[in-house]
Amino acid sequence: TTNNQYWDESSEAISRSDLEALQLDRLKLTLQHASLSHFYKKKFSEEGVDISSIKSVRDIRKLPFTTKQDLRDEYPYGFLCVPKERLVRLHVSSGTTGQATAIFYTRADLETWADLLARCMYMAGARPGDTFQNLTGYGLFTGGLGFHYGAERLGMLTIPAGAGNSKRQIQLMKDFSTNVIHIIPSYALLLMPIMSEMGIDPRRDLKLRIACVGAEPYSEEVRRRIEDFYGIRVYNSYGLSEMNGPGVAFECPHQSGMHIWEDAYLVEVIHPKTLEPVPDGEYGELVLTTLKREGMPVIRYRTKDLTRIIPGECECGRVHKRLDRMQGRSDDMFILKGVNIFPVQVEQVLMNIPEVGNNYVIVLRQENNIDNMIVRVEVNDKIFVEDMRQLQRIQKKITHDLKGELLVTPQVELVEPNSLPRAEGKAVRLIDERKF
Ligand code: ADP
Ligand code: K
Ligand code: ZN
Repeated sequence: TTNNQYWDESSEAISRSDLEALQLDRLKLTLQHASLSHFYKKKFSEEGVDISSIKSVRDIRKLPFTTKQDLRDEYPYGFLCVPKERLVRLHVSSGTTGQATAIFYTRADLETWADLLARCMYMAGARPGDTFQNLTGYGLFTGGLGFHYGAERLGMLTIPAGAGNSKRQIQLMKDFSTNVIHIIPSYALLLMPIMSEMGIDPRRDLKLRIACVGAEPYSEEVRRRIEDFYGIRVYNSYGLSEMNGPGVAFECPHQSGMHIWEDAYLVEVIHPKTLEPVPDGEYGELVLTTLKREGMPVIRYRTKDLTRIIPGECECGRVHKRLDRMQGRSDDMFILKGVNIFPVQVEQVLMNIPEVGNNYVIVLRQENNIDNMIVRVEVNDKIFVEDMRQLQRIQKKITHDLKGELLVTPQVELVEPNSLPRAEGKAVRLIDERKF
């Protein structure tokens, strides 16, 4: 490339009109291709969809949605559009609830995916010659191999550290001067006290520059905590198995929303009840269509992730639209005393309080027919846990701040640092013990 800012200049520095022309071409191809699958062949004929009537990108609204349930019902091969012999990779989305879904990749799909991830990391400032350490689980989870091949494609020395084994992670960072990491936010928080225990000050002893952080919702406050502790810049990273995995949307150096790669994914935001599009700037459910997927294209996939398109242009000059931080999945939202709450709203309040440590869990419980929210919070390791007066003051402050934000009064329980259970992968932030 001639311009040092771009990994893929022709895709990143494209004009809006060229991008839309490209999208239409790719959408038409995708639809022709998708019609070969068992699922879309049936779906298009049942709903009387005539793909030749798609004359503009906006016409996508004439097409039916695809849901997670469709992917489950068609498990394992119902979405395939190529002979099985052409597949070279399988990932399975665990799905926190219910049956798994299978995602297949051809060689071309893996190339596309690795290239998108290289593009993301290059945009954030990663360069050939850097050392990249991947601190997420490998295996069926797409975050492991997805970032791994993206980092190698970019030209970084890639360390497939995997999840857990914290002391060894830190040792690797030190020994090989790791510059770029991929880590889920809850693990980035849990690693902090372990570093301190080992006498490592990341700003002094490590060479970290960039963290790609995603795979689960987190708040702006958590971003700040990670940036401050490690002395790095945190770039929000979004993706889902149904759309390959990570590499769907990523932040640029302006850290003001995630550019969604519109040459590879067609983006819509809809009202989750009426299913009508919402205007840019308004929150709704993200709906995505693959534009460059060969093995199994997915059309108008309802992600259940709630976000909005940030209106206006980004200072970096890329025309690819920006998604705001995910509020969570519509499934994560809970209703307490008539109020709709996302776990990340609780997190945002907690992480703004300096005495609060790095782990918490929300428990919903029914007592005497009344729903209660118990917020169990670790205090930070500088708090002396025998000092009852101080603990009471902290507890009162947390209760007050949560009530101010959520309009319901939680029951706040303070616990010692590092005492709450930790998940191997994505954190479990909500335990709902209520009977329905
Ligand atoms: P699973 O469905 O088994 O959790 P995935 O890896 O496909 O497996 O999960 C993708 C989901 O993870 C997304 O739909 C979204 O809910 C969540 N996610 C991914 N990245 C982010 C992010 N940066 N912020 C918030 N949520 C995210
Ligand atoms: K998923
Ligand atoms: Zn930008």
